[in-house]
Amino acid sequence: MKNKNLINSNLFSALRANFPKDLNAVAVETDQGLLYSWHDLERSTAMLANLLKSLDLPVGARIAMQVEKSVEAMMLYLATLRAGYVFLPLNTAYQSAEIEYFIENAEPAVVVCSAKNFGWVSKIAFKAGTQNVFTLDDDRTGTLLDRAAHCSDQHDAVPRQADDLAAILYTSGTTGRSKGAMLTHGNLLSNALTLKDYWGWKNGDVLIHALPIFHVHGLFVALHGALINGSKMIWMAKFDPKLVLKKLPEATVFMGVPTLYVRLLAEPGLNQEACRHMRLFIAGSAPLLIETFTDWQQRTGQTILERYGMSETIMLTSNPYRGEQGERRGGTVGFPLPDVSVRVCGDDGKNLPTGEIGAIQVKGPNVFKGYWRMPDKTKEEFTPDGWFKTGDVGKIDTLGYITIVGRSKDLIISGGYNVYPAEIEAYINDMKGVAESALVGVPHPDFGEVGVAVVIAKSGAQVNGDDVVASLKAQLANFKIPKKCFVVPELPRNTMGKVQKNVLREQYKALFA
Ligand code: MCA
Ligand code: AMP
Repeated sequence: MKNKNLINSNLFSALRANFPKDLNAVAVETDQGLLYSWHDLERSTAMLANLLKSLDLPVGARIAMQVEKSVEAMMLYLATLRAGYVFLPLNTAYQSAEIEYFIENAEPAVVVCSAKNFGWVSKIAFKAGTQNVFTLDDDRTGTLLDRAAHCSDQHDAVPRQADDLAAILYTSGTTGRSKGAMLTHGNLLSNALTLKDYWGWKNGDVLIHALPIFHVHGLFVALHGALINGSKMIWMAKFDPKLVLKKLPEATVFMGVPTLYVRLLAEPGLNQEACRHMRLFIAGSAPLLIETFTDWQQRTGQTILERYGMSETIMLTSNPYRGEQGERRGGTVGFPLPDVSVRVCGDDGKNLPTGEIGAIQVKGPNVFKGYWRMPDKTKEEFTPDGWFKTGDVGKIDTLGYITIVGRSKDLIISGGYNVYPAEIEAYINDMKGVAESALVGVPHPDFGEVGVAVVIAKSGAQVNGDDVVASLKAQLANFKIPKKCFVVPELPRNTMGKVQKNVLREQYKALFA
């Protein structure tokens, strides 16, 4: 297989090998009007890689980053790969207790944060033994760049093997504690090469990059896609539907979570003319409603390609790009990608017949190495014959299309971000006067799904729903905050005494209709 030869190398080198011949061509154009050439990417990542090298870090050192999106932040990721270290991106919405957990758990050798957060982040980092804390802001300032400015702009990428770690992505857990998914150079490169071919990346493609760069979608799928094809990126610090609409005529590829499509559809200017140069619209990270899929088709004449992935597996399945492979079917996530095997199993662990609903499991070069320092958890999530249990529930039809029908894991996906109820419930249960709580996901027109908290007060105690929300806001990332909190006398339970979340979901399903 052609992919395999390239896998035994540093991912950065493989991306670099695909930069265009003309290194002076524009690689990135930002929403601030800044232009970065391929040569700029080459030089600046060398300088940053040399800075990391000068720190004399041990093999496998983690480089953690919690900063606003910028081209320099993206370069730090590439420099980390280039220098052979392990990148640890952190959502900018995380607050101190969340950051403390990640830093204590991952023990990064380097932490890069915004200047405004330096006080509290460095305190946490130094306490956890981190030796180097730098700042980086989205206006190209900060100690990281100050220091890198003195480093050489020549750097030979450190050789890496396919099995060497490239990144750790924290994904929340059903028990409420996040797990670090360890992704290797081989995982990331094999997936990037597969997608380059499967999605027909070609000369002249221009990607609108409007996603955050701390999760799989923006950091790997979008970024690697453009870099491994030598394609220019139109780089947006934040998603802004009006700006995307304005830039569509200059682009050919767009990637977004369903909320981005819903917000673009609300723009009156979205029509066939605006999309006339577009080759491909890709959606994923959360279920794309069939209404969004068909509305998009009607308004733009373009059919969204929906694909499915996870932090642990990068991309797993995709609707076809080329017509001869089949049509793009709304409501499905398409076929397993080449090299990736997907099966649907029953409770007994045996393969189910076509069309039957069961647990989705996956195998392939894209599947992660395991959870950081959690060997038991890793073992639990794989079957004895080596298949990774996704926690998603679905079926495969006679043509091979996969449909996700639900999740066995207690997870809410809100605007493309994952919220694990157990984590939020633990915070609520700790609040004064609270006896118990349950967080459920309900449909939402903008975010697809949002959390609603249902709380029981201790006997004689007074609990106010708005106060619960306000208290959570002070402690947790904003996307995890329930949009409503109800205080009720009791929770529905089954005969075993377990809270029936399906009953709560049904009860509150029309709250935001
Ligand atoms: C913001 N808010 C949210 C969310 N985002 N509430 C619920 N869910 C969200 N996702 C709330 C804030 O708390 C705030 O509430 C208000 O909305 C405005 O906040 P702001 O930051 O201005 O929001 P925004 O800029 O409009 O952001 C919405 C967004 C963003 C653009 C949809 O959430 C986003 O970029 N989502 C993409 C996530 C993503 O990249 N996922 C990929 C994961 P208040 O006003 O009350 O304070 S990778 C993945 O899943 C895999 C593996 C895959 O398959 O790709
Ligand atoms: P995470 O790894 O935490 O970013 O989220 C992975 C989860 O997102 C998967 O296990 C799915 O539940 C969900 N997901 C990703 N893409 C899709 C999609 N196209 N449709 C439905 N769910 C999706």
